[in-house]
Amino acid sequence: MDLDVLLQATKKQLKPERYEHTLRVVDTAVELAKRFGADPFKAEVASILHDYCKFWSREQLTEWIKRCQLPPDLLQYHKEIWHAPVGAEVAREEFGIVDEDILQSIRSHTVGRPSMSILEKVVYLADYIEPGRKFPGVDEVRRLAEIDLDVAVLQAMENTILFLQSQKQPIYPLAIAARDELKRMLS
Ligand code: DGI
Ligand code: FE
Ligand code: FE
Ligand code: FE
Repeated sequence: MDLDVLLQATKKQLKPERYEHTLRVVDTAVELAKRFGADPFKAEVASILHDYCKFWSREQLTEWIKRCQLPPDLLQYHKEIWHAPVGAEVAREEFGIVDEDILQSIRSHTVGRPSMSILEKVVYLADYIEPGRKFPGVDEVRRLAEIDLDVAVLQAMENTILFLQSQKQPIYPLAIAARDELKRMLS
C-alpha cells in the first residue's frame, strides 16, 4: 500500500485545516502505536483515511449507509457521526484495504464501541489529543495518554459524552456502551 497515494487522495477530499488535522493524527497515532504495542503502519493507514468522508454531503453519506447496509439507526442521529462508518467502507471499496483492524479503527474513531482493539483505541485517542485540539480537559487526557491507553480513552469518551449532553445533543447508543464497558473493565 502506497501511503503517498492515500495522502494525496485524502488531501483532495479535505479543507486545508482538516488535512493538517489528519497529518497531526497520523503522527500522534504512530507515537501511541509504538508506546502501546499496535502496528505503527496500520495506525498510519487508518489515521490518513479516518476523516476522508468528513465533508461529504448528507445525501452522499446516506446513500453509502443504505447501500453498504450500515446500521440504519445512524440516520436518526447527528450527521457528524456518519463519516466514520462510511469512511471504513470507502477505504475498502476505493483503496482496497482488507485489514479488518484498520477498517474497524476508521469505523469506530468517532463514537468508539465496546471491546475496541489496541489499534482502534490508538486512533480514537490520537484523534482526540492531536496537538491542534483545544477541548476542555484535553491536557489531562494527554497526560493520561503518556501512561495508560484505556484510562486515557475512557476519559476522552467521558469528556465527549458530557460535552454533547451539555449541548443537549443526543448520544449515539454505541458511545454509551463503549464508555460503560471500558469503565466496568477498569473498575
Ligand atoms: O472528525 P473529527 O472532528 O476529527 O472528530 P470525531 O470524528 O471524533 O467527531 C466528530 C463529531 O462527532 C464531533 O463534533 C463530536 C460528534 N460526536 C461524537 N460522538 C457523538 C457525536 N455527536 C452526537 N450527536 N452523538 C454522539 O454520540
Ligand atoms: Fe472524524
Ligand atoms: Fe474522535
Ligand atoms: Fe479526526
